Amino acid sequence: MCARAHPLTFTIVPRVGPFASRSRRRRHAGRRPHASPRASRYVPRMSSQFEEGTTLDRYLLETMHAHPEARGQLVTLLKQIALAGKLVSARVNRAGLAGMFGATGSMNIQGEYVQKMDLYANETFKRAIEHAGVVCMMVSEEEDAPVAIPERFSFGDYVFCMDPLDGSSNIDTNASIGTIFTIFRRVSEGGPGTLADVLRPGTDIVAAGYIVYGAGTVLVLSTGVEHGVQGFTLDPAVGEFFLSHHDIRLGDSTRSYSCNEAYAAQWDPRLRAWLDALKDPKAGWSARYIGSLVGDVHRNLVKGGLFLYPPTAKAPNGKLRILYEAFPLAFLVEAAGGAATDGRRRILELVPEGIHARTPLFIGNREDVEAITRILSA
Ligand code: AFP
Repeated sequence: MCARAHPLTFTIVPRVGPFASRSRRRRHAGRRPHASPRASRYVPRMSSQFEEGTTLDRYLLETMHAHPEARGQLVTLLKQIALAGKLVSARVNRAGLAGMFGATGSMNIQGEYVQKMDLYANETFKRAIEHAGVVCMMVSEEEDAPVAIPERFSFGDYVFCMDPLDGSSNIDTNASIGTIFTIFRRVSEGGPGTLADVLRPGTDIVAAGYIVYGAGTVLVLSTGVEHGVQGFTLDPAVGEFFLSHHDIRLGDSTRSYSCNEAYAAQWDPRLRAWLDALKDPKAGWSARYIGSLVGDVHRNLVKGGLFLYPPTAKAPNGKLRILYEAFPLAFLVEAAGGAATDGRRRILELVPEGIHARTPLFIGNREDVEAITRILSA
């Protein structure tokens, strides 16, 4: 990670980011992008004292102010996500005391045992968001079908897709777990959202992020490559997220990989050979794997690292879900200068065939992802 620009920087031109109105985005469609978006950043002057105390709300408001035409729906949605994240964080921290460890005894659509905390997180995010008039539909790993907005609430411009509690089978062990989310601007016209609003390429995403509940609670967010990737740590004493990871950037390459190597016998032999070569002590690689995607990718984003979940005999399309696991993490990692593929294609160019469609995932530092993709697509 390196701090290259002020965290509150935002692009002045063009005003066609995720906060812009749909008509403005249409008018700008097809125009040449600004030659160097980062070069045009406005850098507000402020003392380091204030810089240290930048809350998530302030970051969002100042970013939105750069887009006077924005209606504020995306900011409201992001604030409600942060609120739900605080509630889940509090419950995760006292899960053992609150009787929230363990499984409910039922299975979800993915054939996985549902943990008590999965249900709590799912309900908490739905309740925090559905009433705000900013989404027209939601998708959750815990729900077979898209989640409709109750009739008493109004519909908004966005669609929210989430894995409410990724890695939840780790909760009893105090390992990092987290909420991962993708946000699209709707393409359907008014009323409830439709499948067309979510079965679309990841290049349409307007914002994505995760909240990792670990030694601390950290919300990592990107509203597009021109805004970079920012991390906010929850200060539980005051209940606020403060900017703690300015403009997270991944180096070109790494010496750390994360995967469940117990499945190696089921992998493509070319992948096995590549991994074996890394074990030469002269290559200087290490392995780090939690078994919680959000925990593994967070560590790799902060320290550098390559995460792999290749296809296996049991999961020929991989295990991880496109809409609310691979897409948002690919969006963040690309915005930080990294890359993500399914072994052949760029993740963000996939179009999911269903809301719970899966994909193999190779994600992390750009040169390493490119190397493995070259080998697997040869
Ligand atoms: P749970 O949410 O059931 O714990 O699954 C977590 C997960 O989907 C993802 O977070 C991990 O990267 C992956 O499973 C680990 O899978 P393996 O146990 O097959 O390594």
